[in-house]
Amino acid sequence: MEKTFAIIKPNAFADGNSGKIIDRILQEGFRIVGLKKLFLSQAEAEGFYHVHRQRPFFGELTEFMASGPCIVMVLEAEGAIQKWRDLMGATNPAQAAEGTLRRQFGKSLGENATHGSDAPETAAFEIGYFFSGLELR
Ligand code: 3AN
Repeated sequence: MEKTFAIIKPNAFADGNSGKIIDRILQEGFRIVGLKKLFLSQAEAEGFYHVHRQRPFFGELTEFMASGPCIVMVLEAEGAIQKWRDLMGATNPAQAAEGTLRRQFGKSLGENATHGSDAPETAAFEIGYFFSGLELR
């Protein structure tokens, strides 16, 4: 069984769509191994997205992630990393396929409703950034 890391981003949380997204996660057969609501500081958002620190949208991205509460989760399934990325859809909600979460709940390239790890190494870093082993039993 593989684990991945997911965020319900501040726009989806503020719009009241967290319940619908969690419901879909369970319907699709993921086990929710860890879950908590957080309100990230700017520094915490910058640490999480440090791989993007040279990108032109780094300031916009981290300010958005620190703009309101979000929900961080660890999801488990066979092939969880790819399975969760498939369920989220393309980064840009306008290009995300029908039936994906970003198509349904995303507003823009930045406010795209959800985050998901893109590889085993990033999943390990991202899970460890927010959860201790004791929280993931
Ligand atoms: P993904 O989250 O699908 O792996 P990446 O790695 O291309 O996509 O982007 C990382 C994060 O940066 C995403 N959460 C996305 O919302 C944000 N992002 C990407 N491009 C832009 C942009 N041009 N303006 C604002 N935010 C962006």
